[in-house]
Amino acid sequence: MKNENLFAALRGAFPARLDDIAVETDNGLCYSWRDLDRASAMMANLLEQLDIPPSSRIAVQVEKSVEAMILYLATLRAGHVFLPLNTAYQSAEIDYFIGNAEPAVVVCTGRNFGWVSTIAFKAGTRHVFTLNDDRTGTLLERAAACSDRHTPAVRRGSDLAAILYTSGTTGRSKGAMLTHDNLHSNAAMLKDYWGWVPGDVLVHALPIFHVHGLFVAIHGALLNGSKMLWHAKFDPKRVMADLQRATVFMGVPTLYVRMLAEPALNKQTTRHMRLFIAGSAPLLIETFQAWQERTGHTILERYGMSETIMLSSNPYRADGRHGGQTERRGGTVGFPLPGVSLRVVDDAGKPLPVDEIGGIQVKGPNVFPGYWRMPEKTAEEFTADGYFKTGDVGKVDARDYVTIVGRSKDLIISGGYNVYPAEIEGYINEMAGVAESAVVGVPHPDFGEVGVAVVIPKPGAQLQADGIIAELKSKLANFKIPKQCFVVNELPRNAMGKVQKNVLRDQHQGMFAGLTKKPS
Ligand code: MCA
Ligand code: AMP
Repeated sequence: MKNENLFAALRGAFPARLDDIAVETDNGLCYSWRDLDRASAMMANLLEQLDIPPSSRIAVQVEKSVEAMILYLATLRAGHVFLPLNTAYQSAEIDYFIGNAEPAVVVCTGRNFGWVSTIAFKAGTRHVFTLNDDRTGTLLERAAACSDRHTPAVRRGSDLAAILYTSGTTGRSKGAMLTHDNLHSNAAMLKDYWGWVPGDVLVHALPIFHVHGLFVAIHGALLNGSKMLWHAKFDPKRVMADLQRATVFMGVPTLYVRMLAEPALNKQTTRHMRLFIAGSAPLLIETFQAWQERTGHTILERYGMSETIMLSSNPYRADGRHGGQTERRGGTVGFPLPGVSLRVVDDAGKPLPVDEIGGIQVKGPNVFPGYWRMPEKTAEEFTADGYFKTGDVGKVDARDYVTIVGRSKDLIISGGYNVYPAEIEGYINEMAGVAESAVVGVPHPDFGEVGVAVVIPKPGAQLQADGIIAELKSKLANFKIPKQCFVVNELPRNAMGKVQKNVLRDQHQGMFAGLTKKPS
């Protein structure tokens, strides 16, 4: 049987000169291609020694480091399923993910070992390792004793490679299952579509627990045998310094907004660059235009989801359709990618003509097979003819450009992270003295959108907005905390008694307008 393990494809793309530098970090470390190969072999051998079932889930909540990326490669190499978790998640969130996914192995930072291991052992996980961002921890100690040679486990393309938790349209987080084929086919197609060339160098400044930083960026560089300039955290000044020796950059819109606030951003400091790519959240047309004016580069915006990886993209070069009259158009997310079938439908599921607004549905080799252990939810999100309902609302114009105009799912995208109002409302509603709450997203100059909470007290209860925020901070990942909270007597409702979130959004939408962009 041909080995369709994604790792085999990534390893096959390593350059012949294995001692060349593959990754250079912002704290002065260099990793060769040989280092990536040997270290991933050692970790894969460690996983094999643990005597865990094939295709076990390996849950990982660690700070960004090259070793964390190597752990991802080792998980693929050993034929297991990688389950990355946002470092901001706190105990209630981690408890849910570990309980739901039942990982055979959990890897966390040494600082969190106490509480994470308590949760993991309770859920039946037998192996908990630590991995810190300074190359210490029990994972590396144990792997150091393992052989640096390893033959990749044989996997079918339809076998699972990763699970990414996302809340999808409603309710509790669901694990989007992604196969080796989903990831490999999307990465291979993007290598071509975005015109990767020998000698490209990628500045990697995104977190590696979501699709954008983990798959789109890392697979892009590895499949092209390209060097990565690795930033543990996004710092606009340090990233801009590296742009002068790089060719490709990928970021969420907040990263572009923050770089625009730097006076040093200009045509000269970006002259070495070939391509700037944006996605994960809407890129404002003013950001797109300001970037063009300041740097002379036109940002290429693309659209994706955890369930589908990349779906559509503006063209890298005029791609021949419409007589070659194709350009990167701000405010659009470009064309459905090769192999992706994208349609816009009305509420009854009937496909709509050009320029009409409706729900976006997609089909293709990139689309996930379903949610982990949730067959009913999976069935709800697919149509009878196999299209996945994205929950995004948009249109396709006569030239095939896709524009996203909104979302039917109640979701806030803040600095590229997803925040589900229903989850935050659930936590607020459990607090003493709270009768009801509503969380809405409003525009924000730095994060694009942020949450605002409106809370109704029970009769006679005295609630303080600060107290509500403080209690949320003790329980939830920091990026989910509403940036403002109001205690009021009633919520706007329609004739059916349903809370009118659009009215709340209108009331509060100018709230952050006066803020300047975050100073660096
Ligand atoms: C940090 N804070 C935030 C966010 N990030 N608040 C709202 N939204 C955020 N995204 C708050 C913290 O709670 C904290 O507040 C304060 O900002 C400082 O935290 P810090 O961690 O220092 O922030 P930062 O380093 O400035 O981070 C901002 C960031 C980061 C660099 C924009 O959020 C980021 O890396 N975002 C990228 C997300 C991403 O990769 N998304 C891709 C998803 P306090 O002090 O009050 O606690 S993949 C995806 O969507 C799909 C599939 C796709 O298409 O790509
Ligand atoms: P996630 O659940 O993290 O995979 O986020 C996926 C969602 O991010 C999509 O359903 C869209 O709502 C949003 N998204 C991704 N890229 C873009 C983009 N370029 N413009 C607007 N929204 C985007």
